[in-house]
Amino acid sequence: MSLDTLDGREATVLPTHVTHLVVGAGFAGVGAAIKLDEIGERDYLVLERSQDVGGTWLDNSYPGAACDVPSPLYSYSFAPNPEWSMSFSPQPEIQAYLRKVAERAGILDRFRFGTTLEEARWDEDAQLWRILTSAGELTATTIMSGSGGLSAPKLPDIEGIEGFEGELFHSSRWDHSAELAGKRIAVIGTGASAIQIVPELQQIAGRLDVYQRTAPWVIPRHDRAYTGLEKFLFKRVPAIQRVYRTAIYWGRELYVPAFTWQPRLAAPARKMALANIDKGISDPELRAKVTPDYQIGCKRILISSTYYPALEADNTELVTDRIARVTPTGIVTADDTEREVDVIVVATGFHTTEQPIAEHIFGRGGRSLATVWGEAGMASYKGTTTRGFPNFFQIVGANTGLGHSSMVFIIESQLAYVTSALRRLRAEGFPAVEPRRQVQDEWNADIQRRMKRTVWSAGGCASWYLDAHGRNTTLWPRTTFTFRRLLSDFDADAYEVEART
Ligand code: N01
Repeated sequence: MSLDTLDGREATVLPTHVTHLVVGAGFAGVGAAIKLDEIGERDYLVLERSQDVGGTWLDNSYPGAACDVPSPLYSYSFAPNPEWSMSFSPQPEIQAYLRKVAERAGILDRFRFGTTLEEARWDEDAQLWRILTSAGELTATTIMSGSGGLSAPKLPDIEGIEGFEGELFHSSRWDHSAELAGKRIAVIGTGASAIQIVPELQQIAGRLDVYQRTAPWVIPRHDRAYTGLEKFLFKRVPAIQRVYRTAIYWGRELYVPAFTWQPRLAAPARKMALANIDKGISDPELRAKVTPDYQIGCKRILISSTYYPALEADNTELVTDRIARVTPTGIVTADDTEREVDVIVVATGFHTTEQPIAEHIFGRGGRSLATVWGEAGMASYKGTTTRGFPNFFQIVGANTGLGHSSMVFIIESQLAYVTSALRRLRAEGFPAVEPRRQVQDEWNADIQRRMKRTVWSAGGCASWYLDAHGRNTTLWPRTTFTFRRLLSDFDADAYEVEART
């Protein structure tokens, strides 16, 4: 690592210029670095504000954190992992996997940890990006952003919350020093994070209050440890793990029609979720409280076999009255009941339709991505390139999220597109490229047309998929293999190209 010691402090040393600047060291950033190496583009740097690789799988270290996509599919296709211990990987294993992949690829010397991108400005005259980081300045010909769609915690806007005198933290910023055993704990939210946290806290809390605003649909989690024989075979006969991966992949693709054009196809999932309630909860009143009143799939379908039993445990209360305010010692609901607590866990999700990186990227004419998206909503071409932001490639950009399958598949599809673009740009001396206005507009119009009939738009719920205008700018509405096909090759015709001066 290029670390110098200055006045007793360690300082990250940056070059004055790199050809490619990668932002973020999660699945997208690590994958980008590996692919850049593969195509011989070795003049790159990866900036990461944390101290290790992992991205969301470093941030989300709350008790019970695990992936809800099965492990054979939730890994890079080029780096299978025969050592997964469970069919759904726990968070520490995923983070360790990413580190191992990066170590094996020999790329970590180009990562600058603890370094935040503060601002990137397109210089029209020099046709390159001028970048300000927490460790100094540099320029770059291209930026590949893998900063994540679920990375900025969203805190609830509840009266008095800043005045709470106990412990309070967000699910993705878990305070591991907080003493929780025997404490009175409140969890606000019942999304994917909360339903993993609640069963863990229930086992140690003196009392646990779970504040539900909208009931989620939850199907059983058929998790299990891989047997020694399976792990042996995964290692010795990698084709077997590929068969698992393929079966899981296609099984999940079958859900796409149920989400998009035929909600009736979701009936089996609904039945499974209702049976999960019946199995996990015996009290009819509690069953009624946790039964959603909107179409399954409208919000992300959650998976857990332990959440409902935890809600019915003696030390747990599911609170469905609206939160009115937080006092220094507890939470007051609309019926004026105060429940005193020692700890509040806010599992209230992330900023999704306004990606945090957008405020830091300034394209042509000095306009920030946040300004451009603020006017029209998040919109890019193929979720990867954006009009007005030359040579800016975003991995996991607008309309690339999934409700049913592995984001790693999407990330690899985007990386294939970007590396195909870079090969082309290299051949032409890295000119400035950006998508044509009409092409980008048509791409997004097609997505929004398809969105109208989806369960996410018409399923009768509000979700983090939708922006302030009710547009779904986060999810991909078609099959993932269609996404891969559409991004298989750089379509130079869709771009305006400006030769370097
Ligand atoms: O966040 P969420 P998350 N007062 O936005 C509630 C991925 N993920 O961190 O539904 C009271 O889903 C809100 O209520 P409502 C996955 O993609 C994956 O749980 O808006 N409540 C909701 O219940 C997931 O979708 C994994 O009415 C408030 C909850 O907080 C995404 O991350 C694990 C409130 C927020 O749920 C986000 O999941 C974890 C308020 N003011 C996460 N504001 C796995 O792979 C919000 N809420 C397993």
